[in-house]
Amino acid sequence: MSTRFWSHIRGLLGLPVFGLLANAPALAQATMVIAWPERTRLLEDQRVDLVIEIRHVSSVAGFRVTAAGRDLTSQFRGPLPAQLDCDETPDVVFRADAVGFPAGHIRLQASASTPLGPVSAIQDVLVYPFQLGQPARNIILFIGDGMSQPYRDAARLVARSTPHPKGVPRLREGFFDDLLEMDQMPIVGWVITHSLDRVVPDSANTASAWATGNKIQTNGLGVFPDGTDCRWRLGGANAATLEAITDNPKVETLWEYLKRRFNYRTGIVSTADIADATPAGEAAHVAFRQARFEVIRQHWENPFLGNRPAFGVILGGGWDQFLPSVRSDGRDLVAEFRNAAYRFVSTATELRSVTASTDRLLGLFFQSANPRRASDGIRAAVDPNMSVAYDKLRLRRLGTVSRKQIWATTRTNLSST
Ligand SMILES: [Ca+2]
Repeated sequence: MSTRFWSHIRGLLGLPVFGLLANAPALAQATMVIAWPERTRLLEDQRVDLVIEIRHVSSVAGFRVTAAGRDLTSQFRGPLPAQLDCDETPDVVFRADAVGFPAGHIRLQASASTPLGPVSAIQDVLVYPFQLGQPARNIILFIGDGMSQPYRDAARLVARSTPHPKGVPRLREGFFDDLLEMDQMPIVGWVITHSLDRVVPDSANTASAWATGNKIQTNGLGVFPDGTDCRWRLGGANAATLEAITDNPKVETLWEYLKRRFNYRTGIVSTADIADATPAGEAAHVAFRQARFEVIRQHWENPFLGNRPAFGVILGGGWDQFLPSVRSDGRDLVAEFRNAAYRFVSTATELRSVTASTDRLLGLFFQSANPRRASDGIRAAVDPNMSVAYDKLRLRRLGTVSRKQIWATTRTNLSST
């Protein structure tokens, strides 16, 4: 019941009556929730945090959890005091981190007794078998960020059309003469990546959708929503609310899974800020995508890989997020990578000199002009993406020059080619 509602009742009825109503929270019933979405889907032994929230009580007895009849209770920590839903009632949480399950239909059953009566929760989870069979030597995933069908159509029309008969560089009546390479791949699939809470999602939960096999909430990277998210959603995402951004149930990504279970060597190459949502979704676990210092820390100290690095090779933009002068924890993450035998490169020339035997490589190719911390304390002030396609037109990204300058330079470059 909202505060506004009780204020309204007090206004209508006067203070003496409100004095009786003020005890209303004590009448709340205890409830138990397994903080996973309804349709959680896992691979066998894909690790995931089990967080069980019990609302409106501060003490619990007889807590028990089983999965397909197997007793998991000893894996849990708790009861841990918690402030769920940003209300004034006491709550508790039990959590077991990085739990895995055998393939099959797993029924989770949790129960406890509380001063307000017994509580229980049930959740059914499908766990799929996973075998590599003949292990693939290399698995390379190319991601055209935000590249839905209309962008492929545009690329085909531009790249696979012969020039207009009169030499005019424009769309030639909607026709193309050949298919793109990606049009000719033998198998094509679609992943439906809208989020738990929006039909039009953002890069964080869409990257997490195929990286973890699960739908994630808007802004979330490899975590499920939980009862503390109201703190940063209502109070702002910043250093003071970072704990509520990083306490969510984490679910393992495919790359963490392949590295942990099958000793794959993993790498990530991006033209974006390496802490941006799409690369971040491969091996970071935070409820708010802009917690970029934490994203990079988890790529370095990965929670599913025993605090070892998630990737042997990291190449991209976003140098600012690694700098001790920018990071709120003051850590020099480039130095920490180098101390762990990572070779560090920051120019094309240095990158070309890397030998094939190099298996630990950190390349950061773009730093902002004035690296500094954002006022929220959880990221750099600028997202230093690489200029990418702009380089080919001898341009810089929007934001470093005006839109007017870009169009003027584009006209000059096009007329000279
Ligand atoms: Ca949370």
